[in-house]
Amino acid sequence: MFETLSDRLNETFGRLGRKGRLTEKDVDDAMREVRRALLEADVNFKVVKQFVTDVRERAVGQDVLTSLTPAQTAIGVVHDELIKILGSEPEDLRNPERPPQILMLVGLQGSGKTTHAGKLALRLRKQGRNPLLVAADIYRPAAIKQLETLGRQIDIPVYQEGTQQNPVTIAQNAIRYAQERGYNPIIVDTAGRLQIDERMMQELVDIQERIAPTEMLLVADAMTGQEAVSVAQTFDERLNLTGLILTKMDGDARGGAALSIRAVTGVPIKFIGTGEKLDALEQFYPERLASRILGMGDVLSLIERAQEQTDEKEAERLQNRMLKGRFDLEDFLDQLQKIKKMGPLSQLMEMIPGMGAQLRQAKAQISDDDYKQVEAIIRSMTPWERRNPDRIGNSRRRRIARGSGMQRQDVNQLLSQFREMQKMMGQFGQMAKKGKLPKNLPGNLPFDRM
Ligand SMILES: Nc1nc2c(ncn2[C@@H]2O[C@H](COP(=O)(O)OP(=O)(O)O)[C@@H](O)[C@H]2O)c(=O)[nH]1
Ligand SMILES: [Mg+2]
Repeated sequence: MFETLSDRLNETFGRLGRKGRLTEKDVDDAMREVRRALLEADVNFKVVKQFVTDVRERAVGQDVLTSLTPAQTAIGVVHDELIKILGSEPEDLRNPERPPQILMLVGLQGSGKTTHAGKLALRLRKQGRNPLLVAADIYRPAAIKQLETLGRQIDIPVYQEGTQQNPVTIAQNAIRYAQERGYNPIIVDTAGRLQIDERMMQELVDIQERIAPTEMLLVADAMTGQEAVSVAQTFDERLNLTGLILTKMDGDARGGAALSIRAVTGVPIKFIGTGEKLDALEQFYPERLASRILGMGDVLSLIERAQEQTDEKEAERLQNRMLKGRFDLEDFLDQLQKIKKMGPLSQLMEMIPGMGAQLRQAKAQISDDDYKQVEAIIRSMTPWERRNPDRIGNSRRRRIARGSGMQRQDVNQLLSQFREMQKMMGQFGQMAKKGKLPKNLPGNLPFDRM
């Protein structure tokens, strides 16, 4: 997601060159491109208009700080404004005045409600909670089964009364059931239709009135672009949404939904779904997404995912080594096992600053088989070599290639990619040390080379 938009924006800013001050014409030209890129990414036109006006106002006449190029200054402004339209601060789930916390999931059919009910349950249980899932989608027997299967997978109970009972009653009974047995939160999966229809909407309103949920969460499919935005508007008018879950952000949507939905509806995005698996749920951080869009990578999300797969001490050590640029091949191999569990390699690479664009430029198709190749190469190294990848000379490279059954250039490529990655992580670390990232754009981000 966002590849095209990222590339277009970076290209535009690259043209600003290295002049000392941004003239009105520089900014106008760049903004015309930004506008086009956003519209092509299917961002709502009103949002684009406001965005371009705000950026322009702030960018014209900005002195370029001595350490920054005009491109970086412009990116800095765009970055701040992107954060603003994405909602500024991350928003957590609300807590009820008195328990239980009731999360009601609504949305069109196929948007990911049932899957995300499961994901939320898993996430909240990891935080020490004791969730109950409720099957209030009675129109397809398969829907109840689907929720029960999910529940079994993650060992979380599912309350259901089959397909004959009225969903309002089911929801009500589920809450009594949960209170008697100490379940909290209660996550209610509801029925959706292919299109918005009045009967469905009325049923949701009835459930809402009866159970007064703490959160009314719309599950919206990001791949449907502006359609998701208008669906959100309609649901919000009837149900007063408290939050959004944008799903299928791992897909190839152009990003329009993510970039418009908050600005158009005023409802905060609380989570994003990034895959079919039950752990593919991330809290939504406006700042991180803005960075990802601008090709600045998303090391924080990467670290967070790594933390989920490691214990805390280990994660802290890893983070320190990453940020100090001391992450060596030994660590890499060590982590590779865990990384395998974190998600597809290509998705992870995109989160490393500069990496996404570089990989695309090389048209590298990273498959998970590449894990095995990389692993084979590293395993053919001695411990000394793994700790000192920059000191591996030609004869050692030949030996490693032979030992792993790979070509010399495969070894070379791995080593140079790794060096690049190490360098970027180190730079990121310095930035992080100096203060909050990346509001003060440092002079050594990847786009410095533009
Ligand atoms: N790639 C991807 N697929 C998803 C995601 N969330 C849900 N899906 C898939 O979308 C389809 C519909 O999901 P489901 O939860 O049944 O939607 P519902 O009809 O709203 O309950 C299923 O095949 C899910 O596996 C996501 O974040 N990423
Ligand atoms: Mg469902």
